[in-house]
Amino acid sequence: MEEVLKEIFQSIIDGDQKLTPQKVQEALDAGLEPGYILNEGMVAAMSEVGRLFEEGEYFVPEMLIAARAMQAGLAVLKPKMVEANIQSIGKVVAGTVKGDLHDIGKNLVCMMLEGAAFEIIDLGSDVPPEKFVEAVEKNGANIVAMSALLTTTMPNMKTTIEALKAAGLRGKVKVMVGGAPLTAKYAEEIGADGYAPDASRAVALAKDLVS
Ligand code: B1M
Repeated sequence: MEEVLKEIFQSIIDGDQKLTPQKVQEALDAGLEPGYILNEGMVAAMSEVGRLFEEGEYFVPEMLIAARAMQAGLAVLKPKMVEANIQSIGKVVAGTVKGDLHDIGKNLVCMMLEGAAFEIIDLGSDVPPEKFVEAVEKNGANIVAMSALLTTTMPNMKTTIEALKAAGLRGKVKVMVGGAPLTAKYAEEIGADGYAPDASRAVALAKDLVS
């Protein structure tokens, strides 16, 4: 692996918010592909942070500063991954469900969807069902994209789908879901229209849903 990728990996593990964006820029300047930098350097580092947390070596504060370093690096990658001035192929209301603060995966999905010419209304994290409903109504969205990283917050996806139904919107909007603990089977059980395991497959799914 390239030295600079190892440095990116380590700077995220260390939660170094200054070094991570510098090293990501250095990798781009060296001609490395954004997707390669993202997967091999950055996403791999977050998996390692998860492992350290599981093993009791890292606690919530370490996870949080690692996440901040990751976000700082993503800000450098974003312009390379998102092409500007493309005509919108659909409107997506996106958010991490109620009770869940994990937003890195959701941000990546939004970034990739934006790069694929979707218009994104990003509601952030810890989004209650009524906010999804309100945003779909207000923006005339084609897709609701929900993320969950905790087994305890996954059921809030179902609650949101039920709220969309109760508001009479379910026939007008497609629902896609994703996040590490999810499966295609779970997505089907809660009545979603599709599940994607990662950001690039989320783009393929969203295109399918609007076609
Ligand atoms: Co949390 N956390 N965390 N955490 N955290 C996990 C998720 C955990 C697996 C760690 C572990 O134990 N190994 C575990 C969950 C266990 C479970 O329920 N199964 C966990 C826990 C327990 C917790 C707390 C409860 C800890 C505590 O307080 N005791 C707490 C909960 C807070 C809350 O949300 N209410 C907590 C807090 C946090 C931080 C705030 C410190 C921080 C998040 C900061 C932030 O996001 N701004 C954090 C972090 C960083 C993690 C880990 C280490 C990394 C998550 C991440 O960003 N991954 C994580 C361990 C891990 O995942 N290995 C962990 C990188 C990201 C690119 O991947 O989000 O999976 P991911 O997204 C992917 C795919 O899933 C998919 O595409 C993305 C890109 O490929 N995808 C979609 C995601 N959304 C999608 C939507 C789609 C389609 C695809 O369509 C709509």
